[in-house]
Amino acid sequence: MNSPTTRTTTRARIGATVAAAAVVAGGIGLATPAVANAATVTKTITIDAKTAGADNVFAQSGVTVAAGSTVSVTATGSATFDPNYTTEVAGPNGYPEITCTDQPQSTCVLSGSPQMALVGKVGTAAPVVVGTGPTTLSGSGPLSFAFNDQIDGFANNEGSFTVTITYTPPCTGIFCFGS
Ligand SMILES: [Ca+2]
Repeated sequence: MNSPTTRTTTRARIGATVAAAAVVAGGIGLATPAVANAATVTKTITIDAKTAGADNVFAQSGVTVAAGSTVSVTATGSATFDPNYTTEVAGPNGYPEITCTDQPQSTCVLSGSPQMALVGKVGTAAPVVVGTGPTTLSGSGPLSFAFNDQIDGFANNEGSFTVTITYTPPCTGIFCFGS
């Protein structure tokens, strides 16, 4: 093997540029100038209980988690997996007393966890319950979310969760001008 190449990148004094890029990319969150080099971004998305997780296809957040970094997720809102089954709705923690159980004709998004819970995953990793959070997720890859129901049973779902993601973008692409 050849000797590894050591490369040093200077990132000093680009904090203002990073913050400005973060505002554009996130769309919301940093309404005022951030402290230099504090490139944390807050992004809020809506997870529709009728679609997010149907056929086991998670809803993409638009946030990609870089290896070695983490994201913090909180959620609010209410939804139901079957308005004819119960008039009650669940928050992002789902119904603790109703465990999503695989059926012969349809498996759960996350079997063995509360029905109607907000679940999330990073890349191709196994999904986990996110709930109301704050929940810290790590890994590598796109961050995506789903409503926990049998994957063939989403048509009768109602409601949505508002999911807020706080993260520090990796220093690549538009976040690292001049680096
Ligand atoms: Ca359903």
